[in-house]
Amino acid sequence: MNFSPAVAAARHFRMAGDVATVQPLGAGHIHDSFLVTAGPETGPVRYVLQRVNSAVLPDPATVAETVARVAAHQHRVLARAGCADAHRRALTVVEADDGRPFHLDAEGRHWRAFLHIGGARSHRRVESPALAAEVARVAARFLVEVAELPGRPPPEAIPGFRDFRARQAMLEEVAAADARGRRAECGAELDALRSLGFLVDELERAREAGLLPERVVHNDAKADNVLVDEVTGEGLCMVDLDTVASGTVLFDVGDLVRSATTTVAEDDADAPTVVRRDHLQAVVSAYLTTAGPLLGPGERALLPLAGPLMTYEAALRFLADHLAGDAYFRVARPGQNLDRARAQLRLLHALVDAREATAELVAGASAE
Ligand code: GN1
Ligand code: MG
Repeated sequence: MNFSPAVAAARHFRMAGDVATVQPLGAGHIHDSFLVTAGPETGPVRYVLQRVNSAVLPDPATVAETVARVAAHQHRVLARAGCADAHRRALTVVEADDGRPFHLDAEGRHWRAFLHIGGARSHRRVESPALAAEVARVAARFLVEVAELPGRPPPEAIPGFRDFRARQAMLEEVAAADARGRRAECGAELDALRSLGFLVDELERAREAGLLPERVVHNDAKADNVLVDEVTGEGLCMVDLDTVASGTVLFDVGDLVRSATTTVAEDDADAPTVVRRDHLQAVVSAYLTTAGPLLGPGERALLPLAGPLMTYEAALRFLADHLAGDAYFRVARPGQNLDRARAQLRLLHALVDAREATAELVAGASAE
Protein backbone atom coordinates (compact mmCIF):
# COMPACT_ATOMS: atom_id res chain seq x y z
CA MET A 1 0.00 0.00 0.00
CA ASN A 2 1.22 3.50 -0.74
CA PHE A 3 1.16 5.44 2.52
CA SER A 4 2.33 8.78 1.22
CA PRO A 5 -1.19 10.27 0.84
CA ALA A 6 -1.86 9.23 4.44
CA VAL A 7 1.40 10.75 5.64
CA ALA A 8 0.63 13.96 3.78
CA ALA A 9 -2.92 14.05 5.17
CA ALA A 10 -1.73 13.38 8.73
CA ARG A 11 0.40 16.53 8.54
CA HIS A 12 -2.78 18.57 8.10
CA PHE A 13 -4.11 17.75 11.56
CA ARG A 14 -3.30 19.45 14.82
CA MET A 15 -1.23 16.64 16.25
CA ALA A 16 1.28 16.73 19.09
CA GLY A 17 4.18 17.47 16.75
CA ASP A 18 5.77 16.10 13.59
CA VAL A 19 4.26 12.95 12.12
CA ALA A 20 6.66 10.07 12.89
CA THR A 21 5.02 6.85 11.65
CA VAL A 22 1.95 5.79 9.67
CA GLN A 23 0.74 2.17 9.53
CA PRO A 24 -2.45 0.50 8.33
CA LEU A 25 -4.97 -0.27 11.05
CA GLY A 26 -8.02 -2.47 11.51
CA ALA A 27 -10.37 -4.01 9.02
CA GLY A 28 -13.60 -2.00 8.71
CA HIS A 29 -15.78 -2.79 5.72
CA ILE A 30 -15.89 0.80 4.48
CA HIS A 31 -13.04 3.23 5.21
CA ASP A 32 -9.23 2.91 5.25
CA SER A 33 -7.70 3.45 8.68
CA PHE A 34 -4.13 4.19 9.72
CA LEU A 35 -2.32 4.41 13.03
CA VAL A 36 -0.26 7.57 13.19
CA THR A 37 2.33 8.55 15.77
CA ALA A 38 3.34 12.17 16.10
CA GLY A 39 5.32 14.34 18.48
CA PRO A 40 8.57 13.85 20.36
CA GLU A 41 10.36 10.48 20.24
CA THR A 42 10.30 10.39 24.02
CA GLY A 43 6.52 10.67 24.25
CA PRO A 44 4.81 10.23 20.91
CA VAL A 45 1.03 10.55 20.75
CA ARG A 46 -0.99 8.02 18.72
CA TYR A 47 -3.86 8.88 16.42
CA VAL A 48 -6.26 7.05 14.16
CA LEU A 49 -6.38 8.60 10.71
CA GLN A 50 -9.15 7.61 8.31
CA ARG A 51 -9.59 8.10 4.61
CA VAL A 52 -13.32 8.33 4.09
CA ASN A 53 -14.91 6.19 1.41
CA SER A 54 -16.88 8.87 -0.39
CA ALA A 55 -18.60 6.30 -2.59
CA VAL A 56 -20.40 5.27 0.60
CA LEU A 57 -20.69 8.65 2.32
CA PRO A 58 -21.82 11.17 -0.27
CA ASP A 59 -21.30 14.15 2.05
CA PRO A 60 -18.21 13.40 4.15
CA ALA A 61 -17.94 16.97 5.45
CA THR A 62 -21.40 16.90 7.01
CA VAL A 63 -20.71 13.46 8.46
CA ALA A 64 -17.46 14.72 9.99
CA GLU A 65 -19.35 17.63 11.58
CA THR A 66 -21.92 15.18 12.99
CA VAL A 67 -19.25 12.87 14.38
CA ALA A 68 -17.49 15.82 16.03
CA ARG A 69 -20.77 17.09 17.45
CA VAL A 70 -21.74 13.71 18.90
CA ALA A 71 -18.26 13.06 20.35
CA ALA A 72 -18.11 16.53 21.92
CA HIS A 73 -21.53 15.96 23.47
CA GLN A 74 -20.42 12.62 24.92
CA HIS A 75 -17.40 14.36 26.44
CA ARG A 76 -19.68 16.92 28.07
CA VAL A 77 -21.84 14.15 29.55
CA LEU A 78 -18.78 12.27 30.79
CA ALA A 79 -17.27 15.43 32.31
CA ARG A 80 -20.52 16.17 34.09
CA ALA A 81 -20.42 12.68 35.59
CA GLY A 82 -16.85 13.31 36.78
CA CYS A 83 -15.42 10.59 34.53
CA ALA A 84 -11.65 10.38 35.00
CA ASP A 85 -10.80 8.61 31.74
CA ALA A 86 -13.24 10.20 29.30
CA HIS A 87 -10.65 10.04 26.50
CA ARG A 88 -11.09 6.23 26.60
CA ARG A 89 -14.89 6.33 26.74
CA ALA A 90 -15.65 8.64 23.86
CA LEU A 91 -13.86 9.44 20.64
CA THR A 92 -11.82 12.63 20.63
CA VAL A 93 -11.88 14.29 17.24
CA VAL A 94 -8.64 16.00 16.17
CA GLU A 95 -9.09 19.23 14.27
CA ALA A 96 -7.44 19.85 10.94
CA ASP A 97 -5.13 22.84 10.64
CA ASP A 98 -8.03 25.01 9.47
CA GLY A 99 -10.09 24.06 12.54
CA ARG A 100 -12.48 21.79 10.70
CA PRO A 101 -13.04 18.17 11.80
CA PHE A 102 -11.71 16.86 8.47
CA HIS A 103 -9.10 17.53 5.83
CA LEU A 104 -9.87 17.63 2.12
CA ASP A 105 -6.79 16.77 0.05
CA ALA A 106 -5.90 17.94 -3.45
CA GLU A 107 -7.42 14.77 -4.95
CA GLY A 108 -10.75 15.50 -3.29
CA ARG A 109 -10.39 12.80 -0.62
CA HIS A 110 -11.68 13.45 2.87
CA TRP A 111 -9.59 12.52 5.89
CA ARG A 112 -10.30 12.70 9.58
CA ALA A 113 -8.40 11.93 12.75
CA PHE A 114 -9.10 10.82 16.31
CA LEU A 115 -6.97 10.30 19.38
CA HIS A 116 -6.02 6.64 19.48
CA ILE A 117 -7.43 4.83 22.50
CA GLY A 118 -4.55 2.83 23.93
CA GLY A 119 -4.76 -0.64 25.47
CA ALA A 120 -8.12 -1.28 23.84
CA ARG A 121 -9.36 -3.42 20.98
CA SER A 122 -12.56 -4.46 19.28
CA HIS A 123 -13.70 -8.04 18.76
CA ARG A 124 -15.04 -9.38 15.48
CA ARG A 125 -16.21 -12.46 17.36
CA VAL A 126 -17.67 -12.38 20.81
CA GLU A 127 -16.38 -15.44 22.58
CA SER A 128 -17.91 -15.09 26.04
CA PRO A 129 -21.09 -13.88 27.74
CA ALA A 130 -18.94 -11.47 29.75
CA LEU A 131 -17.75 -9.81 26.56
CA ALA A 132 -21.30 -9.78 25.17
CA ALA A 133 -22.42 -7.94 28.30
CA GLU A 134 -19.62 -5.37 28.06
CA VAL A 135 -20.39 -4.65 24.43
CA ALA A 136 -24.10 -4.24 25.19
CA ARG A 137 -23.38 -1.99 28.16
CA VAL A 138 -21.29 0.35 26.03
CA ALA A 139 -23.94 0.51 23.31
CA ALA A 140 -26.63 1.18 25.90
CA ARG A 141 -24.55 3.92 27.50
CA PHE A 142 -24.20 5.48 24.07
CA LEU A 143 -27.99 5.52 23.64
CA VAL A 144 -28.38 7.18 27.03
CA GLU A 145 -25.69 9.76 26.26
CA VAL A 146 -27.05 10.80 22.88
CA ALA A 147 -30.63 10.90 24.16
CA GLU A 148 -29.73 14.38 25.38
CA LEU A 149 -27.92 15.49 22.23
CA PRO A 150 -28.89 19.15 21.88
CA GLY A 151 -30.25 20.48 18.62
CA ARG A 152 -31.72 18.64 15.69
CA PRO A 153 -31.08 14.92 15.25
CA PRO A 154 -28.10 14.34 12.96
CA PRO A 155 -29.02 13.95 9.30
CA GLU A 156 -28.79 10.50 7.73
CA ALA A 157 -25.24 10.07 6.40
CA ILE A 158 -26.34 7.58 3.77
CA PRO A 159 -29.70 8.42 2.23
CA GLY A 160 -32.20 5.63 2.81
CA PHE A 161 -29.82 3.83 5.17
CA ARG A 162 -32.69 2.35 7.16
CA ASP A 163 -35.28 2.25 4.42
CA PHE A 164 -35.93 -1.47 4.60
CA ARG A 165 -38.51 -1.41 1.84
CA ALA A 166 -36.13 0.34 -0.52
CA ARG A 167 -33.47 -2.24 0.33
CA GLN A 168 -35.90 -5.05 -0.50
CA ALA A 169 -36.69 -3.39 -3.82
CA MET A 170 -32.97 -2.92 -4.50
CA LEU A 171 -32.32 -6.62 -3.94
CA GLU A 172 -35.00 -7.49 -6.50
CA GLU A 173 -33.53 -4.98 -8.91
CA VAL A 174 -29.97 -6.27 -8.74
CA ALA A 175 -31.21 -9.86 -8.89
CA ALA A 176 -33.22 -9.08 -12.03
CA ALA A 177 -30.32 -7.21 -13.64
CA ASP A 178 -27.84 -9.94 -12.63
CA ALA A 179 -24.94 -7.82 -13.88
CA ARG A 180 -22.29 -10.33 -12.76
CA GLY A 181 -24.12 -13.54 -13.64
CA ARG A 182 -24.27 -14.56 -10.00
CA ARG A 183 -27.99 -14.96 -9.56
CA ALA A 184 -28.10 -18.67 -10.36
CA GLU A 185 -26.02 -19.52 -7.29
CA CYS A 186 -28.20 -17.39 -5.01
CA GLY A 187 -31.68 -18.81 -5.62
CA ALA A 188 -32.11 -20.37 -2.19
CA GLU A 189 -30.91 -17.22 -0.44
CA LEU A 190 -33.27 -15.00 -2.44
CA ASP A 191 -36.21 -17.26 -1.62
CA ALA A 192 -35.29 -17.34 2.06
CA LEU A 193 -35.12 -13.55 2.23
CA ARG A 194 -38.44 -13.18 0.43
CA SER A 195 -40.10 -15.49 2.92
CA LEU A 196 -38.72 -13.45 5.84
CA GLY A 197 -39.95 -10.07 4.61
CA PHE A 198 -42.66 -10.18 7.31
CA LEU A 199 -40.02 -8.92 9.74
CA VAL A 200 -40.06 -5.58 7.95
CA ASP A 201 -43.87 -5.57 7.93
CA GLU A 202 -43.80 -5.98 11.70
CA LEU A 203 -41.39 -3.10 12.09
CA GLU A 204 -43.39 -0.78 9.88
CA ARG A 205 -46.66 -1.65 11.60
CA ALA A 206 -45.12 -0.92 15.00
CA ARG A 207 -43.73 2.40 13.77
CA GLU A 208 -47.08 3.41 12.32
CA ALA A 209 -48.75 2.48 15.60
CA GLY A 210 -46.37 4.83 17.43
CA LEU A 211 -44.80 2.04 19.46
CA LEU A 212 -41.27 2.89 18.43
CA PRO A 213 -40.39 6.52 19.09
CA GLU A 214 -37.68 8.05 16.96
CA ARG A 215 -34.53 8.56 18.96
CA VAL A 216 -30.89 9.21 18.17
CA VAL A 217 -29.20 5.85 17.68
CA HIS A 218 -25.73 4.68 16.69
CA ASN A 219 -27.02 2.65 13.75
CA ASP A 220 -23.99 0.36 13.48
CA ALA A 221 -23.88 -1.04 17.00
CA LYS A 222 -22.12 -4.29 16.20
CA ALA A 223 -19.56 -5.71 18.62
CA ASP A 224 -16.76 -4.84 16.24
CA ASN A 225 -17.53 -1.15 16.75
CA VAL A 226 -17.01 -1.30 20.52
CA LEU A 227 -13.59 -0.91 22.08
CA VAL A 228 -12.84 -3.09 25.08
CA ASP A 229 -9.94 -2.76 27.52
CA GLU A 230 -7.30 -5.32 26.56
CA VAL A 231 -6.37 -6.11 30.15
CA THR A 232 -9.55 -5.83 32.20
CA GLY A 233 -12.05 -6.70 29.46
CA GLU A 234 -14.14 -3.70 30.42
CA GLY A 235 -16.19 -2.18 27.61
CA LEU A 236 -15.03 1.34 26.89
CA CYS A 237 -16.19 3.18 23.81
CA MET A 238 -18.40 3.12 20.72
CA VAL A 239 -16.50 3.95 17.56
CA ASP A 240 -17.63 4.42 13.97
CA LEU A 241 -20.09 7.24 14.54
CA ASP A 242 -20.79 7.89 10.84
CA THR A 243 -24.25 6.44 10.90
CA VAL A 244 -25.52 8.13 14.07
CA ALA A 245 -28.99 9.43 13.19
CA SER A 246 -32.60 9.35 14.16
CA GLY A 247 -33.96 5.80 14.25
CA THR A 248 -35.41 3.20 16.57
CA VAL A 249 -33.75 1.41 19.46
CA LEU A 250 -34.32 -1.84 17.57
CA PHE A 251 -31.59 -0.88 15.13
CA ASP A 252 -28.91 -0.83 17.83
CA VAL A 253 -30.19 -3.77 19.84
CA GLY A 254 -30.54 -5.75 16.61
CA ASP A 255 -26.92 -5.24 15.59
CA LEU A 256 -25.83 -6.17 19.12
CA VAL A 257 -27.82 -9.38 19.02
CA ARG A 258 -26.58 -10.13 15.50
CA SER A 259 -22.95 -9.72 16.43
CA ALA A 260 -22.70 -10.76 20.07
CA THR A 261 -24.98 -13.77 20.51
CA THR A 262 -23.10 -16.15 18.25
CA THR A 263 -19.42 -17.03 18.31
CA VAL A 264 -19.45 -17.65 14.56
CA ALA A 265 -17.76 -15.04 12.37
CA GLU A 266 -19.95 -12.79 10.22
CA ASP A 267 -18.72 -14.43 7.01
CA ASP A 268 -18.38 -18.03 8.18
CA ALA A 269 -20.96 -19.80 6.03
CA ASP A 270 -19.83 -23.31 6.99
CA ALA A 271 -19.98 -23.32 10.77
CA PRO A 272 -23.23 -24.46 12.35
CA THR A 273 -24.65 -21.22 13.67
CA VAL A 274 -26.23 -21.35 17.07
CA VAL A 275 -27.57 -18.53 19.15
CA ARG A 276 -25.86 -18.75 22.51
CA ARG A 277 -28.54 -18.42 25.17
CA ASP A 278 -26.02 -17.21 27.74
CA HIS A 279 -24.84 -14.49 25.36
CA LEU A 280 -28.41 -13.47 24.55
CA GLN A 281 -29.19 -13.19 28.23
CA ALA A 282 -26.03 -11.15 28.80
CA VAL A 283 -26.90 -8.73 25.98
CA VAL A 284 -30.53 -8.26 27.04
CA SER A 285 -29.74 -7.88 30.70
CA ALA A 286 -26.76 -5.52 30.28
CA TYR A 287 -28.59 -3.38 27.74
CA LEU A 288 -31.73 -3.05 29.83
CA THR A 289 -29.82 -2.39 33.04
CA THR A 290 -28.25 0.67 31.45
CA ALA A 291 -30.79 1.89 28.89
CA GLY A 292 -33.97 0.30 30.22
CA PRO A 293 -35.19 3.35 32.13
CA LEU A 294 -35.18 5.30 28.88
CA LEU A 295 -37.35 2.86 26.97
CA GLY A 296 -41.11 2.83 26.70
CA PRO A 297 -43.27 -0.29 27.01
CA GLY A 298 -43.69 -0.51 23.22
CA GLU A 299 -39.95 -0.49 22.68
CA ARG A 300 -39.41 -3.17 25.30
CA ALA A 301 -42.14 -5.36 23.88
CA LEU A 302 -40.59 -5.12 20.43
CA LEU A 303 -37.01 -5.88 21.47
CA PRO A 304 -37.31 -9.57 20.45
CA LEU A 305 -37.86 -8.39 16.86
CA ALA A 306 -34.56 -6.48 16.86
CA GLY A 307 -32.07 -9.31 16.28
CA PRO A 308 -34.04 -11.02 13.51
CA LEU A 309 -34.80 -7.69 11.82
CA MET A 310 -31.23 -6.45 11.68
CA THR A 311 -29.81 -9.84 10.75
CA TYR A 312 -32.35 -9.96 7.92
CA GLU A 313 -31.22 -6.52 6.82
CA ALA A 314 -27.54 -7.52 6.94
CA ALA A 315 -28.17 -10.69 4.94
CA LEU A 316 -30.17 -8.71 2.40
CA ARG A 317 -27.47 -6.05 2.01
CA PHE A 318 -24.66 -8.60 1.67
CA LEU A 319 -26.60 -10.61 -0.91
CA ALA A 320 -27.53 -7.49 -2.89
CA ASP A 321 -23.90 -6.39 -2.87
CA HIS A 322 -22.72 -9.81 -4.00
CA LEU A 323 -25.18 -9.73 -6.91
CA ALA A 324 -24.15 -6.17 -7.78
CA GLY A 325 -20.45 -7.08 -7.87
CA ASP A 326 -19.16 -6.14 -4.38
CA ALA A 327 -19.50 -2.42 -4.90
CA TYR A 328 -20.17 -1.51 -1.26
CA PHE A 329 -18.70 -3.93 1.27
CA ARG A 330 -15.00 -4.52 0.87
CA VAL A 331 -14.17 -8.16 0.10
CA ALA A 332 -10.90 -9.91 0.94
CA ARG A 333 -11.70 -12.88 -1.29
CA PRO A 334 -14.15 -13.71 -4.08
CA GLY A 335 -17.56 -14.75 -2.79
CA GLN A 336 -17.08 -13.20 0.64
CA ASN A 337 -20.29 -11.19 0.44
CA LEU A 338 -22.21 -14.34 -0.51
CA ASP A 339 -20.64 -16.11 2.47
CA ARG A 340 -21.63 -13.19 4.67
CA ALA A 341 -25.20 -13.38 3.37
CA ARG A 342 -25.31 -17.16 3.94
CA ALA A 343 -23.88 -16.91 7.44
CA GLN A 344 -26.31 -14.14 8.34
CA LEU A 345 -29.21 -16.18 6.98
CA ARG A 346 -28.27 -19.12 9.17
CA LEU A 347 -28.06 -16.86 12.15
CA LEU A 348 -31.35 -15.26 11.15
CA HIS A 349 -33.17 -18.61 11.20
CA ALA A 350 -31.68 -19.35 14.62
CA LEU A 351 -32.72 -15.92 15.91
CA VAL A 352 -36.25 -16.29 14.60
CA ASP A 353 -36.44 -19.60 16.48
CA ALA A 354 -35.12 -17.84 19.60
CA ARG A 355 -37.74 -15.10 19.58
CA GLU A 356 -39.88 -16.50 22.31
CA ALA A 357 -36.86 -17.14 24.49
CA THR A 358 -35.76 -13.57 23.86
CA ALA A 359 -39.16 -12.27 24.92
CA GLU A 360 -38.84 -14.24 28.16
CA LEU A 361 -35.39 -12.79 28.77
CA VAL A 362 -36.69 -9.26 28.14
CA ALA A 363 -39.58 -9.83 30.53
CA GLY A 364 -37.20 -11.26 33.12
CA ALA A 365 -34.74 -8.40 32.80
CA SER A 366 -37.55 -5.83 32.99
CA ALA A 367 -38.83 -7.36 36.22
CA GLU A 368 -35.38 -7.17 37.88
C1 GN1 B 1 -20.50 -1.86 7.93
O1 GN1 B 1 -18.13 0.06 8.68
P1 GN1 B 1 -18.43 -1.16 9.45
O2 GN1 B 1 -17.64 -2.35 9.02
O3 GN1 B 1 -18.35 -0.89 10.94
C2 GN1 B 1 -21.82 -1.15 7.63
C3 GN1 B 1 -22.91 -1.60 8.59
C4 GN1 B 1 -23.08 -3.09 8.53
C5 GN1 B 1 -21.73 -3.73 8.84
C6 GN1 B 1 -21.81 -5.22 8.70
C7 GN1 B 1 -21.84 2.54 6.92
O4 GN1 B 1 -20.00 -1.47 9.17
O5 GN1 B 1 -24.13 -0.96 8.25
O6 GN1 B 1 -24.04 -3.53 9.45
O7 GN1 B 1 -20.71 -3.26 7.94
N1 GN1 B 1 -21.64 0.28 7.71
C8 GN1 B 1 -22.12 1.10 6.76
O8 GN1 B 1 -20.72 -5.78 9.34
O9 GN1 B 1 -22.74 0.68 5.80
MG1 MG C 1 -16.42 -0.36 12.09
